[in-house]
This record gives sequence, C-alpha cells and structure tokens, in this order.
Amino acid sequence: MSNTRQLQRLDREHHFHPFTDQGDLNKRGTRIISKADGVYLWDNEGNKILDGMAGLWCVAVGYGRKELADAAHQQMMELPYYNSFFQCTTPPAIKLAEKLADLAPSHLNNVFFTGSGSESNDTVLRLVRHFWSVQGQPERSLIISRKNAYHGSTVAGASLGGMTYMHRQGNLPIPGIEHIDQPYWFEEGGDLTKEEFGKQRAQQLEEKIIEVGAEKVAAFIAEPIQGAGGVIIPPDSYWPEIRRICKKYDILLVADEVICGFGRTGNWFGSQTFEIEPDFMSVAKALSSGYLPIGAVIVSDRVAKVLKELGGEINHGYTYSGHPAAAAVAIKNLEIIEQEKLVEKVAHDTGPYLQSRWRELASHPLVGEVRGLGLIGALELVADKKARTRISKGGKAGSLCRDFCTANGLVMRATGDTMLISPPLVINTSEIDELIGKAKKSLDDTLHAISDGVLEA
Ligand code: PXG
Repeated sequence: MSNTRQLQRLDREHHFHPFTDQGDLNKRGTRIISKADGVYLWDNEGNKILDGMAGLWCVAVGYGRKELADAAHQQMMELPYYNSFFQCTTPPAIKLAEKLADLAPSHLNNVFFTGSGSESNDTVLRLVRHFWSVQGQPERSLIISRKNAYHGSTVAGASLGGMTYMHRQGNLPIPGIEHIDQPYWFEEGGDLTKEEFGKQRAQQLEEKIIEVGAEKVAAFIAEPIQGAGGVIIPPDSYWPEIRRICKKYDILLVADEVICGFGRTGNWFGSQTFEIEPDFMSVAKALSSGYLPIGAVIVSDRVAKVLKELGGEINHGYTYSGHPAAAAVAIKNLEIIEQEKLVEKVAHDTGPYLQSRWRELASHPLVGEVRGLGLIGALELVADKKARTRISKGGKAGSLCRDFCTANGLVMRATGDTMLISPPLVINTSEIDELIGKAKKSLDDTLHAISDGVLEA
C-alpha cells in the first residue's frame, strides 16, 4: 500500500517504541500491522500472517470479535468512565470481581483492579508489605523473586523481574528484592536429571530465607511457567518443594498469572495446573484478550481478612482501577471463553494436538529441545543436540529464525536462541498444521542460511 512509507517516516520521527533499539528500527523501518481476524494479522502491505503469539500472549479469543466491540460500545454509551475510589464503583467492576472470584481457586475471592500486569505486580508489592506491617511485622518486607523472571516494566515490576538488561537502565532493582536462580534445566541443569535440578533450584528459596532471616521475608513471587524468559516449564519436582518451603516459613506465595491465566495451560490458571495454592494471583492480558487494557490482583481469603480488618485505608489505586468499559469487555471475554469451552479445548483437544505436532520438530537438526504445555511452546536452537551447545553468542540464530518466520507468514517470538509460541486459544487443528508447517520451513531456512555462513559475517 502506498501510505506505508509515509507512515514509517512519521513513526521514525515521532514514536519511541517499547523494548526496541530505535536506531536499528529506523534503519529497517517499522512493520505496520493494519488489521486482524481470527488468528491472522495483515500488515500494511497486505501480507497475511499467522499470529503464533496471540499479540503479546494476550488475544485468547482471537481477533475481530464483534461481541467484545459491542460490549465496549454499549458500556461507553451507558457510562464510559467512573472511578472506584471514595466509596464509589460501577456495575461492571462489581460483576467482574464476582466473576473472577468464581473462576479463581476457591480460596481466592477478593479482587483489586489495575490497568496492566505491571500495575498488578506493583500492587502486589504494596499489599504484601502492608499485610505484614499491619500485623506488627513491618520488617517482613523482603520479596524473593527469580533471575530471568518477567514481572513487568514499571519500577516495581522490573525490580521484581530478574532481567539484568532491564536492571541496567534506571538503577534497578529497588532495595528489598532478592533473586534466586531459575528452574531452567536446558541451559543450567548440567548433568543433573530434570527432577534433581528442579528440587535443587526450589531449595535455593529455603537457602535464601535462612540467609536473610525468615522474619524479614514477606513473599516469594514467580510465574507458574516463565513466559518472556523463554517458556521455562519447571520440572515436576519444583512447585511442590516451593509450596512446602513457603508453608514452612509462612512466606506469602504470589503466582504471576499474567501469561498463564485464563486457559493457556489447559486450566483456568497455571496455579491449578501446578497445584500452587497462591496467596495472590496477578492477572492481565487474556483477562480482556487485550481488547482493552485491564489487570487485577486476586487475593486469598487469609490476606483479604487481614487487610479488611486491620488494613485501614489502602493508600494505593489507579484512575483506571475497575474501568467500566474495560471491565465490561473482560466480562464478555470470559463468557466467550466459557461458552466456547476454550479451556477444555486447550486441555483435551487443541492443546494435545499442538503438543504432539510441535514435538515433531525435535528431529530437526537445529532443535535441541522441544517443550510445551497446553497452547504454549518453546524450541531450543543448538549446534550440538547432546551437549546442548549454542550456535553462536548473543541469540543471533534466534533472531535469524524469527525473521524467516516473519517472511514465511508466521509470528514466532525469539528469546535469545529459544523460539516461542503462544497462539490464540481459538486456534483450530488446521491452523495448527499451518503453524507447524511454517515453523518447519523457517527452521529449514535458518539451517541453510547458517550453513551458508550468514552468522559468521
Ligand atoms: N507479568 C508477566 C508474567 C508478564 O508476562 C507482565 C507481568 C507485565 O504486564 P504488562 O501488561 O504491564 O506488560 C508480563 C508482560 C515478551 C513480552 O516479549 C512479555 C510481556 C510484555 C511485553 C513483552 O514476551 N509480558
């Protein structure tokens, strides 16, 4: 389309992009996505692309859902905005809180609304510290997290997260947060079995608690499966050990469900898949399938009781906490997930189908490990399958493969040399076949390019 260059020029002149090297972007020009339907995107040049990432892990019910647009339209005409501060609220915020209490594990029944996953984790940080403080233990304020975790990009979110490249900008992390190692067997497991390694990594939590003193530790936060860090699925031994340790030392357990929540792993929440029993769950993304920004923190009865009885005024909140239009869209989105039985489908139909086809890629010469669960998956690109050695430093093979995916009409994400997928929950089996075909072709193209010496330049 003729206006692409003009849009790119305006973008270059005025738009700072998130997580993007602006200089590099300007050299190559932005890819402008103009429309979408179902699991497909179209760029401004009219190229059709299968969205293997559901936007950014969020568009669960797929694109082009008129029901969601209608829900937003209706609510905006009725009441586009009112706040939840100062003894007020709105019907959609109330109904969505009730719905989330109903869907969440039975001991989680109270909801604090936010505008995003980052804001949810900022809220968690404030609430866990307040929880201990009002019980006379203000020194219990340390939060333990993990290296290579992703908990958002606000100051608290990035500090809770364990991305060192984020910490390097802006003097992060803030004090009062400690990071232990992650349960990433493929990169860090060495000769240990997965189960030995999982247990060892979980026991680092206990070691850290003893090192700093249990009386100083407020909470442990983790994603059931690390998403942005590379779809890291912990060995089966990991979560039971984490649970045991949190119980033993009475440490609050926070499950960051921003990616796993609302069906991705074949249950409503990753906490159910891994039997986590959290005190807090942070959610966002698929809560509204990304149609409008909204997030939430879902709080356990134990925590809610303390906050209600002793907490006094909670001096925290956002203008858009419980935004009525976003809440109305979220309610309709959850209804669609229920009516179309998307969680059941991920558990029993499309999930197992994707996983069996995804595992076919294990025989490709570049692939050192294939893993996945439900509708989430990862491939490790390697030079040597057995030794688990990488092709080159700096994730160059991953970037190369991602670019081939784009050229072949598939959005697949690269984290270093780990390729990731997380398609919309509405994807059907023939679209899964298409995804696998395009992924395989992109792996072949990557292999040929590497054989031709592209990475040596
Ligand atoms: N927690 C988790 C587990 C996330 O994945 C956030 C919190 C923050 O949510 P907001 O709505 O504030 O962005 C996220 C977000 C990537 C990528 O490249 C992943 C996220 C965001 C941006 C990029 O995979 N996850």
